[in-house]
Amino acid sequence: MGFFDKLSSLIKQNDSLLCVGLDPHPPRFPSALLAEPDPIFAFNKSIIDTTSDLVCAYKPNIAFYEAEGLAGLQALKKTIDYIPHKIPVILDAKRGDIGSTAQAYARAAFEVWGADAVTVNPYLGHDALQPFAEYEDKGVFLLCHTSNAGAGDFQDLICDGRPLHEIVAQKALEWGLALVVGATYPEALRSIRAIAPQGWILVPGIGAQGGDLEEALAAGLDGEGQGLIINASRSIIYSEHPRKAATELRDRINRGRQQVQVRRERTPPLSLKEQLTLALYDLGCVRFGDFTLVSGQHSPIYLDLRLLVSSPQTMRKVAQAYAQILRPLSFDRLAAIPYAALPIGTAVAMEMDVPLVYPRKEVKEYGTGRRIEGGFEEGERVIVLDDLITTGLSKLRAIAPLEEAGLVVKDVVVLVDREQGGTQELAHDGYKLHAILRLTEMLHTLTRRGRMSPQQRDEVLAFLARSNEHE
Ligand code: NUP
Repeated sequence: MGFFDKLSSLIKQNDSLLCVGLDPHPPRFPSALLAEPDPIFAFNKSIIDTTSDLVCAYKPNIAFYEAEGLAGLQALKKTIDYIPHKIPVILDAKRGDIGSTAQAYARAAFEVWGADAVTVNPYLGHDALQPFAEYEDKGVFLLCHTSNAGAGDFQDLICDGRPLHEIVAQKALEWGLALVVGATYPEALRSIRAIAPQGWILVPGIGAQGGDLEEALAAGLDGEGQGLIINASRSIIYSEHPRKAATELRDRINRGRQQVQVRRERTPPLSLKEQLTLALYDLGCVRFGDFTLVSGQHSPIYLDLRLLVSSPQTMRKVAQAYAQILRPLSFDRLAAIPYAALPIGTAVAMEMDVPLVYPRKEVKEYGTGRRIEGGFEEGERVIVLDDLITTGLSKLRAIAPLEEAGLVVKDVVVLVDREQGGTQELAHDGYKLHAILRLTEMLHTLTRRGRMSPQQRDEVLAFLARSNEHE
């Protein structure tokens, strides 16, 4: 049976998401144990004997065994051999190296030590992880956001508009790896769970490191109320009564799972706007960083709706949302502004079965020399579609040739209003703006649903307020 089958079956049998970390440190052993011929093994054996019906896995961290030299390594082997076969063993080794060395690490973890799963480090990239993944019946847990204080030094750096740990989570999903996320960072756990809705996440940081169990469960449990392996090492193995401590923690985890399920059942389903916002975010259309807009302004947020073409599913939802706004309006054709709105306009035209025209971005010097593509009659009413509006100036520029050609424009429909003066600018010239999503609404949805932190939201809100003051 492979690692994940073993894990699922023991979770059911022991009704437990608790993983006990076997991190032996002889100075903390009861003095009676030190007289044993093999104190490390004796220590582990007593933990295993008293907790094996309470756990879903054991996690020895290899550092503690290496630190005791050969005797430690022998105790590691003996410990893993002693753990009942039905209990999966996660060797915490945080490996990562060039391919040939990674192969040796993988062989050591799985064939020499006999672990069912191992933790690995993402820094060296895919080829360093592949040798582990090749053991198909083993589990591979990729460090994504660790529990320590300095985790953010690298793991929160913004790359391509997203924190690095989110990119690691995305890659783990593509490569079929499980994840490690510390309980001490519930917001990171929440956004990582959103990226990998069904993956397994090993969660250290409960107990000695002070992570909040209930928050971690609320942030990280999957839709089935599972998907987390909650590790505790020191708080169990060095407690006066390890069995009692393990029972209490297992039961507290289960109570927390129940509460999360009850709360989730009470939460209203996502509205169409919320669904769209989250879909855009998950597609990478919403980026945080420092961006220069067409107007020359610096913005802490950038919306790249051109990416919509990468997700037909989201594009269909978007087209349906435009259609909802368009249906009550009267018009003969749609007019899409190049480039971003061309694919969107096409999707909307097909969704509603209505014709489309578009003003050219550059006028052709040859052939027809047309400024507007697509058939139309003078005097027809068109509704202008674009992906996004900031100040509204580019809409006015695009409307001019339509009107010069004899088309009548009264309405403009966009997917996102950045709320930086667009409505007013258009109204000033007699056009009405209809927006499917407003940026502030999106920010609140993204915060509520754990995709951005309240601080990030406030930073963008402050930017919007500043930018409107200058209007
Ligand atoms: O982010 C991590 N944090 C962490 O504590 C990743 C880990 N693998 N660990 C390990 O989990 C750590 O090295 C130790 O083996 C265990 C946590 O132990 P404790 O704080 O519950 O005693």
